[in-house]
Amino acid sequence: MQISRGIFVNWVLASALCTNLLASAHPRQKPIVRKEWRTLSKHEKSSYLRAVKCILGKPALTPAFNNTGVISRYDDLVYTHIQQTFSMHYTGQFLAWHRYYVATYERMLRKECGYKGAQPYWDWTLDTPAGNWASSPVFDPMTGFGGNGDFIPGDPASPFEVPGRSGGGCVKDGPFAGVPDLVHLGPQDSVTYNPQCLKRDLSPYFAGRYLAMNQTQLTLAAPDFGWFDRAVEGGPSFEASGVHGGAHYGVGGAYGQMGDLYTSPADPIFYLHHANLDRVWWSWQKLNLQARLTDISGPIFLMDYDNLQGGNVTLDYPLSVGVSAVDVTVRDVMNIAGCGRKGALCYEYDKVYKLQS
Ligand SMILES: *[C@@H]1O[C@H](CO)[C@@H](O)[C@H](O)[C@H]1NC(C)=O
Ligand SMILES: *[C@@H]1O[C@H](CO)[C@@H](O)[C@H](O)[C@H]1NC(C)=O
Ligand SMILES: *[C@@H]1O[C@H](CO)[C@@H](O)[C@H](O)[C@H]1NC(C)=O
Ligand SMILES: [Cu+2]
Repeated sequence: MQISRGIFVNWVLASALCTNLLASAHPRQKPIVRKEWRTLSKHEKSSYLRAVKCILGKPALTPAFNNTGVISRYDDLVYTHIQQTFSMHYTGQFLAWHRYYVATYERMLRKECGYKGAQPYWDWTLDTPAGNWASSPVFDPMTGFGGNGDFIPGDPASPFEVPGRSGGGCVKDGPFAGVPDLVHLGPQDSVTYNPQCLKRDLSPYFAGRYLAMNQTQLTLAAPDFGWFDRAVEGGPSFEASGVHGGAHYGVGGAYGQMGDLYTSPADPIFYLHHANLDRVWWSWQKLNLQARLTDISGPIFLMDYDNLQGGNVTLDYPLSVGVSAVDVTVRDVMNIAGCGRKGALCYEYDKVYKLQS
């Protein structure tokens, strides 16, 4: 009895080992599934927020030089974003670069901080019209990222005064409140050590105007990648915003980090917003997947939509997120569930947007 039981156990162990060896010889990874923030359980939300705090506390990989404020692993990514601001906004690599950037953050949370889930996204259409904005579950003081800062009067005549802004001070509740040096870089392109609190300056008006389903539908209806990208990014003025600017200014207004083109990833909400922009892109790709897995265009140089300074970004165009991941090309990130290939992404969304007729 003892012996046969021993043999049986060994056989089970041996076959399990064998299955593992086969599995590693033929990796068949399953994509992790990104879900909307409000659909996560309390436990999932708190483990995500715990992982964000962990990355904020890990030492940077960027070499220290010239008194830069790059202190944490989190800062490594903020620094990369600041450095590349004008090569990956209003250019053809905008969506591809940010897709890789968010996936890199997701991988850091999982590999370096033991997070088990996928990067959550924020479907901001659910928090419109304007009257619903400030009570979004994303701003919840107990289960979210905290809310607005105190109102700081601005200069209504300034061209940077975001319409409808309502805050501007330090975030007052939630997991990132009360930390005077949560942010180390910025404002704008400054990379010297500059300890700051996390600030928000919510604009319900801006969110209501640019983040409702009507704007999302207009974006999804774009006929090709060039028009799609321009609909997402919008123009350089507030009036010409797309869904991208909608949440940047809807959360960051004029004085919060989310409203700062360079330092916006300093607000952890950035990654939920950009996951949703990525989901808008994937939703658009899925409307005609075969063709749109290879549809890429848009200028190499900032706003060079008439190609006066150079050509368009192609599938071979390189993408770099600095010290936090290997360099890849646009081709490598066209498919979010391309699991298994070199540098490939391996995630899915639980739901995509549908084009309403
Ligand atoms: C440090 O600052 C000096 C002077 O501004 C500059 O020449 C040098 O390139 C900087 N070093 C790095 C690694 O950026
Ligand atoms: C979408 O609806 C909002 C709120 O009614 C409105 O302010 C905005 O102009 C609309 N946008 C488009 C593209 O129709
Ligand atoms: C660049 O892409 C746009 C579409 O985004 C296209 O209209 C244009 O012809 C392309 N330019 C070149 C030089 O290929
Ligand atoms: Cu960006």
